[in-house]
Amino acid sequence: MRSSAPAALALALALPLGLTALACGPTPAPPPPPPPKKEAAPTPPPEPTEPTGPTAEEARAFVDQADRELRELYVAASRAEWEKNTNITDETEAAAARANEKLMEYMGGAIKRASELASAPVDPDTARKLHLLRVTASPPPAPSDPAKRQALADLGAKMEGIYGKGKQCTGEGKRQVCRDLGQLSDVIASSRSYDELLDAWKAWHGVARELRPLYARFVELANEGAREINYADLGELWRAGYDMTPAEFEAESERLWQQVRPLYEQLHCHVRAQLSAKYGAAKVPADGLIPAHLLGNMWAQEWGNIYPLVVPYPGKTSIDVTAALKRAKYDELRLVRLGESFFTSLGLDPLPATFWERSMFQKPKDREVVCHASAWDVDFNDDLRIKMCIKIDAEDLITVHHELGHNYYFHYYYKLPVLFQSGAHDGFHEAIGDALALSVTPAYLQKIGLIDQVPDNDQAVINQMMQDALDKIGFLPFGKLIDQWRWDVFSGKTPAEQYNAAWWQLRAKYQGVAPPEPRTEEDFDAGAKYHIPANVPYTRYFLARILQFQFHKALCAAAGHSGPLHECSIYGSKEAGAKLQAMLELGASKPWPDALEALTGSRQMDAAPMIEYFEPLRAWLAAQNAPRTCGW
Ligand code: X8Z
Ligand code: ZN
Repeated sequence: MRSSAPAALALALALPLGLTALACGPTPAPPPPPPPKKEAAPTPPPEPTEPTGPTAEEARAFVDQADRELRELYVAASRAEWEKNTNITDETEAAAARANEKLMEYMGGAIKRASELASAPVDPDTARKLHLLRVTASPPPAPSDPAKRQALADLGAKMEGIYGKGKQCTGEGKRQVCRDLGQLSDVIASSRSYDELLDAWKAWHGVARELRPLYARFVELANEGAREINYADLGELWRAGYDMTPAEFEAESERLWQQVRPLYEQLHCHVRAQLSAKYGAAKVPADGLIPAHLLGNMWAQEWGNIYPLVVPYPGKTSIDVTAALKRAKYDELRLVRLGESFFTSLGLDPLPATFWERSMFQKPKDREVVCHASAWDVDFNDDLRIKMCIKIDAEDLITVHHELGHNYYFHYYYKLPVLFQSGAHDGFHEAIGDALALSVTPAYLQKIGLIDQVPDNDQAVINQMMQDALDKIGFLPFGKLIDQWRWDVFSGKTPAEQYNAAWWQLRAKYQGVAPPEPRTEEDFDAGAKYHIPANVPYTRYFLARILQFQFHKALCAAAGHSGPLHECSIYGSKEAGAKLQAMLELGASKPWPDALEALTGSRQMDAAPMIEYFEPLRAWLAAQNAPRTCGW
């Protein structure tokens, strides 16, 4: 797989994924420290004594060989992951585990060798490849003990399989009724009955209980692997992938969170007030935490589905994209074609014919699959695919753009050495399609015939912005806290006996949400979110949510847009497409600040464009919330 991190293992494996081609999966990290300084002054001729450190030739030969060998292993693992993800059976799980195990074994040796060669006086490309190898997080580092390595690979495959097959079943025999995540999510998205919502929420969270002991063992083994390559724990390895020290990265993500936190608190305050009015203050206290099952999403991560409950100006125009898609009789294929047409409008290439032949767009009826959307380059040679159980609605319209963003990244870097076949950092990979989807504006929807009129009065604009904010701003603390939880789990700060308590502490602290009923340490509520059993790092999505507005602003400037940022659509702009393509083609060959600078002119991640985009709504929220007590 290639790009986004896909499956759990895959994810984990991510190399296959990450490394390459799985887009939802784990992505390898990028840039390396600068190569050892060259001496400025001429050095005296070397003494003809025994050799000292490794030579540049040795290092170059090693990275060339590693690149060739890794390509083979990645392709093998990625093929096995694709098979498993699109047909979960004991056999496909075992085959994926074996392929990942081989890759892990190879990586263990390669990372150690890369460390030994780190002091060689090499050229910048070789130095970067050595660095990238050493910060590879997918597959997770495995212990050198073969039995433990095998156990780690097995656990990865198994956990993702359990999640993918997860269902709540009631009744016996012929009368048994089962509901999968898609069905339970539909209830959470559309029901307005407190008890019905609670029932669906509990049903899915119950599925995760069985994952808890597996995950605890997974953590032990992956940490052991991380220690063998000189990291304190797996979390430190994850934080090492951002061209700065792990401690600097932690501070950086906190800095970004503090930039957007006031906006989130305003949104939370208004949404809580509306939910309190709807469900009653006994259920939603006006100054407390929001029960996590009332926000329209199984994980309370994106809140767009409760827009009708919080609409700023009821009766004024609201664009219902889901209804428009259904009216126009979109099917899965046409939805993906629509996504592709956005990319090609920018002058980017059409997707290859094999994409249409090999992708999975629909949930098959005859077998179990991992429905969580992912994008792939299975063979690392432009073998692009997506795997989704597409629903015809506004959410999946965005997800299709998201996945295609991964595919286009793959497409524009697949000719690079395998070690450079990643995003500038993993947040870049996650931000591309979302950045383009920000151009799916009312004016764009009108242009493609999905809606008749573009609302142009201030109230309709605030309505539209609320719809967007529920997903974009509502997501931010969730995007941050998942890895906050995992960093603490991997470091041992949160022992296995406190998994659930620590999870809900962070959910309260960052999101201001609470479990709808008391939970215990029998539960494993973190495990009810795909990326935990699939071991896909999550900070990437937090970064992406912020970066996508930075990208959007830069692409809008390239497209010659003037006026407020929320009105910009880059649809059809070849200038914007050329700028985007130039960044995609870099892959991970340069430290991410170089890639960011090439597109935006800035070397820093910055939430200012996101805040600018939502300024009209921020002002509206501040006025609404003036008489309220916000916070929790
Ligand atoms: O996992 C995904 C993508 C695949 S990389 C569908 N996303 C996160 C999630 O679903 O939790 C996209 C948004 C956040
Ligand atoms: Zn993604």
